[in-house]
Formats: sequence, C-alpha cells, structure tokens
Amino acid sequence: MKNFDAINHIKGKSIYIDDFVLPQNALFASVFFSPIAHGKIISFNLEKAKSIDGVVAILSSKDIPGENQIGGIIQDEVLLAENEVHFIGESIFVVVAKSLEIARKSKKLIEIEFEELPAIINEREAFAKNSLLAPPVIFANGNIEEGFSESDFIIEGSFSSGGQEHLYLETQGAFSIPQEGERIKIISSTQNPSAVQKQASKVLGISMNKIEVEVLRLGGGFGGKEDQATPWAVISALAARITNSPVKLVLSRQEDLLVTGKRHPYSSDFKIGLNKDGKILAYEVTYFQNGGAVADLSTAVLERTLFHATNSYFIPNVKATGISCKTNLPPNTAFRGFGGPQGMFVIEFAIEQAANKIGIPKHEIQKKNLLKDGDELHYGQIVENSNSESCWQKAEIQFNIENQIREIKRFNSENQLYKKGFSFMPICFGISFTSTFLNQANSLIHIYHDGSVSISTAAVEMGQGVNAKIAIAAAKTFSINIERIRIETTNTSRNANTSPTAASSGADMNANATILAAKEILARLIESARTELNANPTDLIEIIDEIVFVNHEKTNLTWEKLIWRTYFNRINLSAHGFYATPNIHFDRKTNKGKPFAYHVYGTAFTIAKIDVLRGISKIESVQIVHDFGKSLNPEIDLGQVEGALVQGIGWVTMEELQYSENGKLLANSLSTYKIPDIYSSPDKTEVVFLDNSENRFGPLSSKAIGEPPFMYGIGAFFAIKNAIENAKQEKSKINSSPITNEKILLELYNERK
Ligand code: MTE
Ligand code: LUZ
Ligand code: MOS
Repeated sequence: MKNFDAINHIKGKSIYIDDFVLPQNALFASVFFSPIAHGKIISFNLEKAKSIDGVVAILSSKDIPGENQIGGIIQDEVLLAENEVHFIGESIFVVVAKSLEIARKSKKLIEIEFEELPAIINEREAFAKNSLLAPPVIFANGNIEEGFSESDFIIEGSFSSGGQEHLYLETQGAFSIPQEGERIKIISSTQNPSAVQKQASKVLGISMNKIEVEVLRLGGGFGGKEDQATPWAVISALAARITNSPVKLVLSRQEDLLVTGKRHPYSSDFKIGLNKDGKILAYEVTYFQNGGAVADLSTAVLERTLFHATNSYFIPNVKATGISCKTNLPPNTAFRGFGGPQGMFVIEFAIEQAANKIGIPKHEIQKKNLLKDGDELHYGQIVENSNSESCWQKAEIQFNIENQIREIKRFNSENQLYKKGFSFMPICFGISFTSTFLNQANSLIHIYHDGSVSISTAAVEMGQGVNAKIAIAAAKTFSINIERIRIETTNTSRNANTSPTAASSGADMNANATILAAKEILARLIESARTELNANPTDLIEIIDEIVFVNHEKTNLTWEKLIWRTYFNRINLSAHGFYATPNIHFDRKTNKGKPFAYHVYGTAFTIAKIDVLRGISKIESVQIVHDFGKSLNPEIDLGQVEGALVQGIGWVTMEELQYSENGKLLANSLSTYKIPDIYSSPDKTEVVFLDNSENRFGPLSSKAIGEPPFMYGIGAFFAIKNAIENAKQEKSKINSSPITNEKILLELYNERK
C-alpha cells in the first residue's frame, strides 16, 4: 500500500489547477504587482493597457462588490491595494484577457506613479522603530531571576535563522466558474478550502452557501497554501463574477517566488543558566520574528515558537518573549513546523554555547535535561508518555553511537583535508492546532448499494498521503478491502466549516472523524446482518474480511450481499462523522493550559564531513529513532520523515533568501536559490521506529508525522559547525543559519562577513 497518487504522479497523469480542461469562454487573469516595497499610489492610467485587443477587463479595488479585506487572524490585509503599497508583490490590478499572453502584454502598459516611502526589511530595525504586527507575547514559568541566581554558569548570546521558500512544485493558482444565479465554483490549490470560501464570500458580498470550493489535490503545500492560496482564489472568483466567465489565475514560478511569503526569518537573544552538573535551571529568550507587511499567520506562528522554546528539555524557569515585527516584505507565513523549528534552533544553539563554555560535550547537557513524565512544560501542560529519553537511548544503542564518535575522532586525527563532526538532535513537537477551535474535522461516508464506499473529508491531499491513511482507517474499521474505497475531492459543499489541512493533524483528525462515521454505519450493518441471519440479540456479529461471522462462525453473508440487503430494507448507508480533539484548552490571558493532544518525539544523530580546502559540506549520515506511534502506513510515514529531513537540511545549510536594500528578493529563481537535491541529501539515512509507542488520540493509535521530522534537519547545522571546530581546533563564532559552503570557507579562514 502506497500513496494512491504514486503511479499517476510518475506517469504525469495527475491533474493540477493548470491541467483542467477549460470551457471555451474561459479567460485568463494576470496580476499587476507593486514594484516598490513601500509607497503611496499618486496616479495611474489603464487606458493603454485596456486598448490591447483581447483584454476584457482590468480590475482594481474599486471593482470589489463586498469588502476588500482578507486578513485571517488580524484584519490588516487587502485583496487589492487602495492608496498605499507595503511590499514588492502586493496586488494592485488584475488584467483579465482572452489569453495569458495578452494579459501579460497588457500589464506592461499599465502606467502608475508612486511616492516612495522608507522601507523596513529587517526585524530588528522594525522593532527599533516600533513597527509591530501585534503586541509582544510572553510565556513564562518558575522564577527566572531565582533560576539565574542558582546557576553556576550563565551564557548569553544571539542567534538568527533564515527564511525559506516553500517551492511546492505546483505554483499558486485557482480557477473560478460562475454558476446559475449568484453562485460560483472555485477550484483552488489550497490547504484551506473553508478560508477561500469565507474570504470569497466577504469580497463578493454573498453568503458562504453560494460558494463552492473544490480541491482535487495540491502539488505540494508545506504550509505555503494554508493562508496564501486564498488571494489568488478570491481574485479569480472576483474576475469570474465581474466578467461572468470562467477565469483561471496561475502564478508563474518567478511571480510565485517574488510575491508570496515564506518561512519567517528570526533573530533572537538568549540567556541560559546551568548548574555544575549540567542541569539547565533558567532560560530567557526573546524572538524577533520578521513577519512581513501584514499579519497573515505570523502571530500563530510566533506562538508555536514560544511553545517549542525548550524543545525536548525540561527547564524549570523560563521566560520566552515573542515579538512579531512588521517589515516591508511579502507577508511571511506557515511553513512545515510553523515557528517550532525557529524556537527549537535557539535552545539548541544556547546549549551548544553553554557546553563550549563549561567544556563538556553538548550531548551530555542535552541528555541530562530530556523531558520526563510529570514535568510541567512552561505553558502548563504536564508531560505524559514522554518518549524523549527512550528515543535517545534507543538511538545510542541501536546506532552504536559511542563507536561512531570514536571513529570520527580517529578520522579527524588521521586526515587534514577533510574533517568530520556530529550532532544529536532530539525533537518534541506538540500535536493540535494551538488555536483550540481549529481542532475539529468531519467526514461524510456513503456506501453505494454495490458495496463500494465513498468518503469525503476536510483533508486536502498534498502529497503527504492523507487520502491513503483515511482509506486505511475506514478499511480497517469496516474490515473490507481497501480497493472498495474511494476518497473524494475536498469540497466545501460536502464538508463544511473545515480547518486547514495543517498542523500535522490532517490525517489524525479526518481519519478519526471517518472512523466515527464508519462505526455508525457499521452498527447498522451489524443489526441488519442479525436480522438477515435470524441471529439472537445476544449473538456476537462481526464483519471480518468482508464476511459476516456469528459467534466467531463464518456465514455465507458477504459484504456485497449485506450492503444490498441493508439498502433493500431501507436502512441508511450513509453517515456523517464529527471529531473534535478532546480535553484540550489554552488560556491566552495566562498562556497556560493543555494545548496539545500529545507530543511527538525522536532523536537524530547526524554526521557531517567538510572539505577543509574548499569549505564544502556533506551530510554523511542521519540516523533517526522516531516515535511513530503505531504507524497507519510505514511506507508513507518513512517518506514523510525522509522528505522533511531533507527539507530541514536545506533550510539550515543552503537555502538563503537575500533581499535587496529596497526589499526585493534577489534569490528569485532556481539559479539563485539553492534547494537540496538528491546529491545534497545524506549519503545514508536510517530511520528506526520506536517500539511500543501507543497513542490514544491518534487514529488506530498512530501519531501525526507531517512536520516533526523537519526539525531533525537542524542537526545538520550543528554537525557541520562541529566539523569546522574540529578543523580549526577552536570554537566557531558562527551564530546564524544557514551554514552555507561560503560561510564555512570564510569561517575556516577567519574571513567572517
Ligand atoms: N508532504 C508532502 N509531500 N507535501 C506537502 O505539502 N506538507 C507538510 C506535511 N507533509 C506536505 C507534506 C505539512 S506543512 C503538513 S502540516 C502536513 O504534511 C499536513 O498533512 P497532515 O496533517 O495530513 O500530516
Ligand atoms: N496552523 C495553525 C498551524 O493555524 N495553527 C497551528 O498551531 C499550526 N501548527 C502547525 C502548522 N500549522
Ligand atoms: Mo503545515 S506548516 O501545518 O501546513
């Protein structure tokens, strides 16, 4: 059993937004973006642009029938700029034409005059100018002053981590088709169909029930389509409404790179206190997040940074402050890990700095402070079923790490041109949306009277295999062959009020809702079988592998016969399941509660090798013990670990987002932005399943997998840094990620930038 889409992906047969066969009267939209990062619109003239043959309309904010407001959390984001622009790539006009070529040609003739205003690019500068997206947020426990006064060692420092482009293979896009009356259908490449529906309803000024959002699949999302698929879908709907024609809007790769938000760059200050035994007593940290020009999901991302400030460690006294800074960059957004990686990176760096100062290996401090059951996290949640230590210990034994470390030392003593380094990277990631209300999902099951099954849920397939997981959960619940099950598209007319497929909880919550719906139908089927077989009320009736059993005895009533008889007897073969994650809550006044259903744990051991002459790094091996719970599908889950790991390694070793002084992304093509490929992935990746892991919150005891393994990639940064230190025989001053080859070379030869 693999990802359902695997074969068609390989054959090139899977359909994405740009592949839908268009009706004959379809039009094409192209957006005119702000070329400056900050300024006032003084005047514009669209006449020349309109005069081109084949241009049907050029829309501006004045053409919006409803509200021009699409901010999800904070109402600070317009669909089309009115009088001011705040980042390069802000949408101003929409050209709608008979072909994309015509629309693009027309766009070049738009005349517009700005009065440029100063632009802020950097988060520290924004903070200094009090340019914030929201007030600072503090998560704290214990008593930080006492913690530091009891400490034998106190280490202070700063650390910054860079942004990251999602680089989903399918760029942002949507296609809208006007229907009868006011109704409109939007086919979107979004992780969040209900958000598209809601924002389109606001912008068009019609109720949500007149808008149908349909999602077949995404060519990748990685968080980049949690919030930022919405504007394109809404623009295409607006254009479709105004021209009364189907309208397609798909961004080119370069447009997508330039105008969409990315992982948030962070810059942070920390202070960590430890006692002589290496116990961490106090940790104070302030995160400056580069949020971009509007809030988007930044405040939620920042909150997850605060939740994951202490990674997999218990620290009794913590004060973590998060500051979401408003800059003139495209709004940064959700990206796998959702602020968690940025938070965890700083504590890992702080521990490394402490180890250097105290003169003991970093991993001794890490190991000594791992979470145990009963520990209270700084946000009030009590640790239960911690697998923090068991993953670490299993890694030590299974991978024979002591030997490997000895081998690395031997290698380094015998080689001058190459040096090796290693790191441990434990992870602890909370599963649940941190906004409690989002933790709900629903599933609609129909069994057709031929015995085939149709399932619609809120989950969006974006390559992560959620469809296969939902089908597995249903097949196991009914005890039928998975071939009988079809997972339908995600559609707001079938599943309402859905949360985005995000926070790694898409499979968890939608499979749980599916199991509930399936159990409801199953209960009816069991009674139907009882009637059919004239069994007694006390007889045990079961369906096992598509056959009905009575008191453990096989009968000749098959699934297909049973379904037909149930239908014939006018019993409902459909059900709607609703799942809300139980017992979670979080109080935003005190910043305490139990926000997460559970945590996912694991440990990665990474070995890096650097070429001392050229500064080139290579990740030799990453060996991971990961806590999968009882995996619904080991192949898909392994794929998720490997993919996330390489994405994480890319973030910390080579992906570098550089902006010009005036806020233009310089790395705006794949020739200037380097992402990991097969050559830069580890020579060896070994993933071991932690055994005996249970999870009563996951479907069939599984655990969420989508985001947590991303954080293993952080280990690559520290392994490379360790290799540099082994080469130089002194501690490295590098305190920013990514650790590119260029940076390694300069550091080796003390030519710091
Ligand atoms: N895997 C693939 N192939 N493509 C993706 O876009 N997104 C990741 C992860 N794995 C993604 C992926 C992110 S950011 C999340 S939150 C989860 O998948 C979402 O899916 P899930 O909740 O079903 O795990
Ligand atoms: N999205 C969100 C997320 O809205 N809330 C979250 O907590 C979250 N976590 C991870 C990824 N996306
Ligand atoms: Mo994932 S960042 O929650 O879409």
